[in-house]
Amino acid sequence: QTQSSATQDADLAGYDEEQIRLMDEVCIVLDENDAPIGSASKKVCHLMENINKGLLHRAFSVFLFDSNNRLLLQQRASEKITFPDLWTNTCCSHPLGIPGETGATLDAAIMGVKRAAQRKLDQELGIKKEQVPIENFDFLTRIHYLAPSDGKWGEHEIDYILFIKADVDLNVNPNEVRATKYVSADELKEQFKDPELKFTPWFKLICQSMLFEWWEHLDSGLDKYKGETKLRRM
Ligand code: DMA
Ligand code: MN
Repeated sequence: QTQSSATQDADLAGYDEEQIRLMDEVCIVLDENDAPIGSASKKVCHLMENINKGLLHRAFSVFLFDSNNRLLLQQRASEKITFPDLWTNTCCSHPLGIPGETGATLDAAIMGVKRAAQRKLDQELGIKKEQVPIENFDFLTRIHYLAPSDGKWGEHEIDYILFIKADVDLNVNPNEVRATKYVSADELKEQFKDPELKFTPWFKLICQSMLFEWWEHLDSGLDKYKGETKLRRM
């Protein structure tokens, strides 16, 4: 057993075994301008004591719309170590420090997060990559944000926003996802008024800023929003 192994770690005692194992994934550590400056485990990247010292990593958020322009939402599993049970966008995770998912230039980074998105859409939701081809993802922009989860754990990320339109078959992994539902823009606005429904902080930030405007333009001129090079700080 190596010392760095998350499975032997007091910080992680009591959590789900599979989610503990995933804390050994290698995330891409960034400077404030999204330049990769190293790597660190998913565990190290999500401890607030490190985030409070400035540790920042790369992430992505997928928004998947069906052919009726309904957005697929997921409720995170109770097993998740960060933000359990909260409702959020289709799929979120991190590109890893592995060939194909890292990238120093913006173009390489975008390709990396698209590959990571395919990997996690399958792992979380059972969506096969043939139903979400790389070339069908649109990169919109990057969001830099910080959000505590429970005091010990949190997020501090540069989050690449990806849209994709696809009618997909779901085979949900219950260790990752508790429930799913498709919503129209009006239905989502109604759900925000329901105090019973709790949403992740990054999803709320994206909803409060650009989501509904992008959503309106899904079929008519999303082009002017795609590929933004300026980082949005939130
Ligand atoms: C991390 O998502 C990424 C964002 C944008 C919050 P996550 O906690 O769902 O990652 P993972 O599925 O890899 O645990
Ligand atoms: Mn993260």
